[in-house]
Amino acid sequence: MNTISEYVNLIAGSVRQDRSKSIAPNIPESTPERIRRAAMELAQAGITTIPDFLPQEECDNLRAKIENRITNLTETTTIADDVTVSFRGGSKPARRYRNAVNVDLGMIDMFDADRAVSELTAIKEDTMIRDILTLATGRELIPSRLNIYINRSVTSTRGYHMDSGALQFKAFVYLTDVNDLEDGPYSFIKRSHRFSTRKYLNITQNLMSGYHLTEMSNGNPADVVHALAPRGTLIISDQNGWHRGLPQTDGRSRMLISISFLPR
Ligand SMILES: O=C(O)CCC(=O)C(=O)O
Ligand SMILES: [Fe+2]
Repeated sequence: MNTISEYVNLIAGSVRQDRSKSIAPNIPESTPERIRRAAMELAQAGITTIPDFLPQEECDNLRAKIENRITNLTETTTIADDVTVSFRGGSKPARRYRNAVNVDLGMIDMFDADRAVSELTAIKEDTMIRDILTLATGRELIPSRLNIYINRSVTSTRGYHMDSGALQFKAFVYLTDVNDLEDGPYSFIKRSHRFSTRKYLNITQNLMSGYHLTEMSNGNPADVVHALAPRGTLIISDQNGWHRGLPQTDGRSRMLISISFLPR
């Protein structure tokens, strides 16, 4: 169950974030255009997409290395170097999702994958991503964990949600082409990272209904963006914004890098 103190903490954290968000970040004239555009869009919309971040050949190499580490695994296992490959078991009533039908069943989440595949370290430490985050937020954010998500025929996924009330961004890099909705793209409600009465209504309704407090519904359909893009594309997302991975059609697969950024 939710406790009143979790509710109060989430409200307080969200209010703090809403107040700190600037839609007109101060970006020096000397900033390269690609970085300026991305930082501005991230601040204003809560999400930005940067094509051709990784060459497709590098995506293919990384994918092969990652697949190599998970072949023959069928359940949650800690492989070498404290890297845990987690197989999501689907929702139980205790998960308290609004759409609680086998949510994320079959999704593979490889935690701290950079410890198993060393080429991922340079991507985690990439300076362009950090520059964009600093310019968009006026804060220094540092990469905390790098995970690989592998979705193969994951036909039910968690609905729109915020990750927490705290300041957190994620950088995602597609390692497979996500060219249509059936592939299960990352999806985001533009501007939902900022204040809205809907957000606080959702949190309050979740308290009453016993759902996770961060479940979010009734985003404006006109503000939905589905990140359809070829492999190698970078997506940077404000995790106070409402987002989800769309459910896939049976037979489709998607692999991506997810790097979580938190204040120092
Ligand atoms: O799988 C996705 O596209 C989104 C997952 C998600 O909600 C997250 O990484 O916070
Ligand atoms: Fe999330």
